[in-house]
Parts: sequence; structure tokens; C-alpha cells
Amino acid sequence: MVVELDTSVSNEFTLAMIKPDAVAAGKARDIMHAIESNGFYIIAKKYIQLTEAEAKEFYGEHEGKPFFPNLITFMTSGPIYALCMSKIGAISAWRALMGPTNSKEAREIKPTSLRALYGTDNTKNACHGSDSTNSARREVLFYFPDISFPQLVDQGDLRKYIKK
Ligand code: IDP
Repeated sequence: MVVELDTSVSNEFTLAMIKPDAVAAGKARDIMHAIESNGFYIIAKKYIQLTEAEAKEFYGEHEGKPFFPNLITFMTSGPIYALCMSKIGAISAWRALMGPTNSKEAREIKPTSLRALYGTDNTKNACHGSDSTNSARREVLFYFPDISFPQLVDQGDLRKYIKK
């Protein structure tokens, strides 16, 4: 099947992670299925276990916060999937599909969200999504430094993010 991309509108890309809790629980396939059913294209995928240094770099903006040590321990506790995904309005669409940061809160206010379905609490919340175009760029390049394949070039607005 050939997928026709509509290049007249603004496609965005974003970085998702399926976190160690969801991978260990065998929920990665369900989450990827939800991603594709909701109209995202998975452009690149990586199965990886982060080192402590990598997790600290990725979450650098949270260094010094009380939850930082737990977050690093959790994020290095097992393998994850990193996904570069695209869709019109991908950043906000993916954050809406994930739901609130705290899975307990997600179950109360957005029970159909992925964090409600697959996460546990404030830290173990099943998935991650970039929160802005700048962080999407940084986070995609963190996992996929050589990303430059034709699918991205074909999607208009994405071109400006490709590393020269
Ligand atoms: P986000 O993942 O919804 O964007 P951030 O505030 O960027 O939320 O936090 C990054 C990650 O750090 C969260 O997904 C969660 O795993 C963890 N985290 C955030 N806030 C707390 C907290 O108050 N207690 C414990 N862990 C937290």
C-alpha cells in the first residue's frame, strides 16, 4: 500500500518513548497499535536500554527536582522503545492520547488515555511525549542523530528540522 501524505498542511513530528514499565508488562505492541490507530506514522523506532548518563542527559531539565533520582532509576531499569512519529499536530495529539503525567490522576480524569490504561503513578506512567517543537527536535535527534531519510523530506515543514 502506498500512503499518500498531504503536504499542503503542517505535519509535525514528535518523540515518544514507551517506558520500562509498559515494555516489561508486555504492553508495547498495544501502545504502538494505539499510536497507529490514531493516525500517527511511526517513522523510526529504536529498542534500547538507557545508561544512567543517557537518562540524565535526556531529562536534564529536571535535574535537581525531588523526583529526579527516582526518574533516572526507573528509566534505566529496563529497555524502552523510542519512536519518531509524525502526524498533523503530532505534539499535542500525542500528549492528549497519553493523558496527564500522573497515571492515578489520568484514571480519574481521562480513563481512556494511555497513561490511565498502562501506567501506575507519578513516575511509572508508561509513556513520554515531547512538549514543544524545540524539545521534539532535541529528543528526536537524541535517539536518531542521523535521521534524514526521504519520508521526512517529503513532509514540508519537517524539512527545517533535518540536520544539515
Ligand atoms: P511529562 O512526561 O508529562 O512531560 P514532566 O513534568 O516532563 O512530565 O516529567 C517527566 C517525567 O518525570 C514524568 O513523565 C514522570 O515519569 C516523572 N515525574 C514528573 N513529575 C513527577 C513527580 O511529581 N513525582 C514523581 N515523578 C514525576
